[in-house]
Amino acid sequence: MSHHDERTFVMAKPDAVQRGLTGEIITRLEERGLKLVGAKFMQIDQELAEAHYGEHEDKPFFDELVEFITSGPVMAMVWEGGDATRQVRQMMGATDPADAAPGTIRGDYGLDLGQNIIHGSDHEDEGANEREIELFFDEDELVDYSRSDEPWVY
Ligand code: RTP
Ligand code: MG
Repeated sequence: MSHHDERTFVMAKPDAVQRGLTGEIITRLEERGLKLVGAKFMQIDQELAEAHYGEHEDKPFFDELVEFITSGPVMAMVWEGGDATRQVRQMMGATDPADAAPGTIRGDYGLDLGQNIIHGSDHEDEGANEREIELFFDEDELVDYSRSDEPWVY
């Protein structure tokens, strides 16, 4: 899917909020031309964390992952644009900040595999973006609008 209205789920993780990087993450995605269509500053509870990271429930790091993502507030967001899911993943960089290229969000700010600043829906997992958006947002919490700088951005 590469329509201009593709939506993806993004989250500034607890470490990003604690370190004051929420705005930086939003700025980078905005400047890239992606359009913010939903945002929620929230604390994730155990149940939502386990559902969100359900694909990892059998992994040895699952409990640690759930503990971290519930450890403090996050900024949950929905961003829209052409090929948005893959574009955000590109901007995030590799999962382990040690492997993430400079210029990517994790490459510039991530500390380690656990504290890697940002989540974005996996573009290689068909429908992950829509599933995650639905998990965090009601449809009426997403805003349909045009940016004034269209057609230069999405
Ligand atoms: P995310 O879901 O958070 O956006 O990260 P990702 O797609 O790049 O990586 P994923 O494989 O989905 O892993 C989810 C999170 O689990 C932690 N992790 N720890 N100890 C480990 O081997 C390990 N592997 C992954 C990372 O914090 C990763 O973001
Ligand atoms: Mg993932």
